Amino acid sequence: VLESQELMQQVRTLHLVDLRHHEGPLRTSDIPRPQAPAHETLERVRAIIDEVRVGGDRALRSLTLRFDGVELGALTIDRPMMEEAYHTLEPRLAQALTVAHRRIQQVYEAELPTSARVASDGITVVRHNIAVASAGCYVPGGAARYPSTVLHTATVAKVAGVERVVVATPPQSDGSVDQATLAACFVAGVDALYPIGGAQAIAALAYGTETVVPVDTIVGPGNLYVALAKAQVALDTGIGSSFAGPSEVLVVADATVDPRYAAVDLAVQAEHGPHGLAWLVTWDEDYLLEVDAALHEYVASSSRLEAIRSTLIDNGFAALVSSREQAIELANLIAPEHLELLHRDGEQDSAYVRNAGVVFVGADATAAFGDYVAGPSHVLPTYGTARFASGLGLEDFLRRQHTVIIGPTAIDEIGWAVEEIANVEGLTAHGESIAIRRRS
Ligand code: HSO
Ligand code: ZN
Repeated sequence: VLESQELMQQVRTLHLVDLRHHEGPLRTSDIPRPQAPAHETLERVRAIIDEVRVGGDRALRSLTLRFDGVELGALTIDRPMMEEAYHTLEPRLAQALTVAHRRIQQVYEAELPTSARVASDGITVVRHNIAVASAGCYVPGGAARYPSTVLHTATVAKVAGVERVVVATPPQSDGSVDQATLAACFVAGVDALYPIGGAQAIAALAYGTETVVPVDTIVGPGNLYVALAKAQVALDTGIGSSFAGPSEVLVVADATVDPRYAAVDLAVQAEHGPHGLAWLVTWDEDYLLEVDAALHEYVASSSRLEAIRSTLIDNGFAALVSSREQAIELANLIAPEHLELLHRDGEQDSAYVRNAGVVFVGADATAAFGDYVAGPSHVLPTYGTARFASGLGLEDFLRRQHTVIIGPTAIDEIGWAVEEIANVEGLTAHGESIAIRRRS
């Protein structure tokens, strides 16, 4: 058994976290955590939102020039342009987008809730699931492009029954949106696309401008600015409490898995960088060193070296735990966006996972499957919010609404109970609204 000191000197790419001798339950303070967003960032986000609320389209154009260095042309892209992009796409890519769309659609169609109806005491109560009328999907972009995120947001909204679904995404350097993203919008049935990104896009979707029609709710992942802007407009747009920020992965593995698999899976989410999170968790110190070495090698030859490094330098960890149980305890504490259980007993251990955006099980269970074609939306809670929040789902677009039908016998059957309770609360009119209706 190597001691921490010795191990620490040998780990090259990840920061070592040795929990083998920890006693008692793990607490957040026992492990390193990403920094909370700085106060000044929030101030800047608020200023951007105010600028859009006051300045409308003109503010959108000037903010886009300031932050993206782009002179915007048309502020809206419509369906004919999306369709055109779809038809110019390389056929195999068009097919891949269609396959992913079909799988996402299947998963959520199977989850559609049914309405419920109860009739007793002369009263009928019906619960309806009502889709919001309109939804805005934020799709990150700029340097990268994310046609998959169009599919993983808009498809869910459409299955839920949202009538008008729009997408906002940062423009490319020439002000346009890439063909694959446009095509994905076509496949997912998106009604309009705005080539606008950042906090200004969230403000436009929430409050509207001359061109942008405001939406009822906003979904989708984004950088720190976008996630903070969503939190700011939440009161006006009913956004849930999940924080879909920079990508995270926690990989649990041991010698039953090729160390190169664990290593590349750490790089998968790290390459979204910066501000991401990557944890390797294992109970085998030799394996830890093997994964670290494989990662070191992989990173050196990667085309996304900078992005991966930016995540790993701050937030790349290798935790050594005493047991499989402690591995799951640590995973629950971190509440990662993606949890991979690659080791042989992963399925058994998955029963004890309480806090994770999504759990991938099996030696081949790279989260990349989930990012594209598995089916469940890749818009997932990050930053520990998986303790209380869930991945994007039908619920994000549906409201519950009850209809209460009072039949002719209800006053006689159960009106007395209303009067009793109204009486004890001293609310006379409440009771009298029943009494006055009592016939004979
Ligand atoms: N891993 C990202 C989603 C994504 N990956 C899109 C590739 N494209 C957040 O879950
Ligand atoms: Zn990804």
